[in-house]
Amino acid sequence: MSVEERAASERVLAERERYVPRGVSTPTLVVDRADGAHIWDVDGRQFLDFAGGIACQNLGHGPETVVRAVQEQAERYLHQCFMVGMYEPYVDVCRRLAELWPGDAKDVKTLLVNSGAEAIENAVKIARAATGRPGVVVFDRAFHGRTNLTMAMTSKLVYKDKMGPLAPDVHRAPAPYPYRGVSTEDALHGLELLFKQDVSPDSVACIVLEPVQGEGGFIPMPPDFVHALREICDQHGIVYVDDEVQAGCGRTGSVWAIERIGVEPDLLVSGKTLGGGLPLAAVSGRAELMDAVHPGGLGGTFGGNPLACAAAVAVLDALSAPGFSERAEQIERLIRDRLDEIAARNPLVGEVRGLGAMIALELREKTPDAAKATTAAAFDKGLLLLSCGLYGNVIRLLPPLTATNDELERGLDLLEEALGDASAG
Ligand code: PLZ
Repeated sequence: MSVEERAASERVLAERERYVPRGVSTPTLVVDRADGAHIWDVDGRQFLDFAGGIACQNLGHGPETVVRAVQEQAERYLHQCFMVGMYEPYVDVCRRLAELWPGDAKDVKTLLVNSGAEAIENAVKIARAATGRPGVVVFDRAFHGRTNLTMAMTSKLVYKDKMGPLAPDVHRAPAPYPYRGVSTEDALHGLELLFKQDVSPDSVACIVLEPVQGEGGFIPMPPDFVHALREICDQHGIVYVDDEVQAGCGRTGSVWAIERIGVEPDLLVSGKTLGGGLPLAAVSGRAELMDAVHPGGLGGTFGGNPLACAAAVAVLDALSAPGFSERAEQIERLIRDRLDEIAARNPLVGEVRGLGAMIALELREKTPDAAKATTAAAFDKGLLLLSCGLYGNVIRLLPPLTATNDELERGLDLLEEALGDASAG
């Protein structure tokens, strides 16, 4: 497309250069509007969206029930601050999250905040208050956020380089990565060493794990690893924090990814799709843990904003509606079959992996070059795709779970063409 044809985008890009710091990395896409699985840019180009604003649109753009709930709420009031004037939508979200709790716990309470990182920080605060211990154990390739504590918990240099000092008492252990030769046994051995070399398990408040590592490369945690961690937590009185910010909210078919593994966490952190496009994240857990923090120790001005809560009620209703997980399973099969075919034909591809409809292709080379070339070629063809992984060599697919088979097949065709262009170039 020529510069003239991209005039409206170019104007915003120039203003962006002038007024927004380079630290926020941005694409060249300038959005005008979005609907379902599609986005239109300000120059009228249409894109199929397999990025979903990084996993925030599991229900697609502008789901009717969510938009209507937000509009109705907007007519009543926009903000109260839950610590000043309570409102029912906040409590409704917490009740629904208790009903959707993945396990046997009867009394589940929830704290609502603004972002995934803030929710992770609060999960650590709660775990520390409950155990009286400082330590936090996280894993290789983890992503938990960009605030001071969560940047220490996140495992990629780009998110923290030159921005320390980092928060203390954060310890990293290996996580399984079968494709690159790290087994469950290797990872558990690494944790054993951590407990011998660096921190006593008696000083650890919590371990925090993504059931499917997201930014780290769409790596599903093997069930035997998750079960073993659960046992280690039980043995040492450590709080198991399940970070479902990216893998949760229906992405893997069930509402929570950990349901597919059959482990009950102590705290579950959700976000992204939870607010249906509005900023909302949550920490849920058994009442006795959640109540470990004294009154006044948790909160925030905007946490659980009424508009975001109204949206979340509609989102949680849609995710738990009959048929949602069956459709996600169909989508999983459609995508997986097609990616397996692509992998068999294209030597760039090393592995197809994922859990449910959270699926990715890892390219063989441990450099970002081919993945970047693929996402760029896809963009030119009208498909929005994101890469991920410590080496930037994983192409992840996050289509809406409301997409039609035609939309999914069209996106997969474009992905295959883009990969072809990348291997040719
Ligand atoms: N936990 C598992 O995936 C956010 C962030 C991308 P926030 N992931 C995408 C980027 O470059 O910042 C994420 C996640 C997991 C926590 C978070 C943090 O959620 O809402 O971005 O703070």
